Amino acid sequence: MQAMKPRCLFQSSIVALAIHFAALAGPVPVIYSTDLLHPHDDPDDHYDLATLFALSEFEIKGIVLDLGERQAQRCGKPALEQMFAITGRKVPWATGLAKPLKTKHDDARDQPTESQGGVELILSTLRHAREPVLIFTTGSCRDVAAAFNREPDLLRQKVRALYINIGRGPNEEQDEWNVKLDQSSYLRLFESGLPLFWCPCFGTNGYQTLFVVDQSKVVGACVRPVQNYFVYCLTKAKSDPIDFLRTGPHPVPTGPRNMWCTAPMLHASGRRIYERGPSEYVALPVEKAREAQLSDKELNLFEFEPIRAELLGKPNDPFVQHKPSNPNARVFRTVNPRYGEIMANCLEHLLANLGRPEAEPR
Ligand SMILES: [Ca+2]
Repeated sequence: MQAMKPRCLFQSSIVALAIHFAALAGPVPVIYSTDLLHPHDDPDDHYDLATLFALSEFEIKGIVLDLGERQAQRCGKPALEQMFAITGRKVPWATGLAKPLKTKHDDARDQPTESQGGVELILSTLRHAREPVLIFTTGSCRDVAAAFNREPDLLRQKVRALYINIGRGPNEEQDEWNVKLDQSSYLRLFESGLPLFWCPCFGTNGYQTLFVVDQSKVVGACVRPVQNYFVYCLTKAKSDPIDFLRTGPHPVPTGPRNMWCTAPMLHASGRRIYERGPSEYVALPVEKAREAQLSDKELNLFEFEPIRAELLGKPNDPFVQHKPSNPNARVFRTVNPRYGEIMANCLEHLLANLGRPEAEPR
């Protein structure tokens, strides 16, 4: 197979972004796809799952546990059950396709029946949704691309935004973990015509979502059951996941942890970032920030630039940047040199509120 890369042409109009923000008022129905496993490949997925549940604007319609072949051995179910117990919510979930798509147009109907749950969950959720749904992927794009290949019109009609945390930024030719998981599905989404919010994991000139947190700060600020959720993951525990939430205290995990999906998830939720005090940053809904008289303390850390993304047929073709009048996607870009430090502090405050009574916010 030819290793095609998406070609990105830039566009300066902000009209599309204005429409996006207007469409995101109120609760945000979301389908979440994650390559979360227990024992984990990378525990950043556990931090992202906690972030998803900490953002109360999200009406979580379904969760796809990506990479069916790995889920069969190391299912991420314990983390889901723990999060349901901590928040008192319950969300439909299913494991995803077992193998990579063979081509960009593969609908994966020939894959094992037991790995069809993810695609079916996406399609049934969209079919029954009264308003368009946001899709957010943090691993491969496999189940979303297969769903698109089966019912492209349904996705065009019912997907309000598709955030993919994957790849390297424009003009970057090296491989990236999530792309390698399923390259065909990644490329497929660039030509789908869906409202794509591309969040490159790595890249130059600000085109990367990566930042680093100090686990002891983030986990240390959480309530005990949430701390235990992280300890259970990081120690690859084998005991009952729900009983474990009530144990401890355990030593708080330490050391750095690479994170990628937090800023895109805040954007998808409609939250903005504010400076609440000296070196203290919080991500809040606009109306909550207004109530707290923080509106004039908003910080701009990143933006989504409109681009024209096209696939090139040759493996090593460079990306080409232009400014056409018809963007079909947007790409994440940091615009503040303090992005990493401020995001880490926001995540700490956000997860500190997870599982804590609403009347006692941090
Ligand atoms: Ca992941």
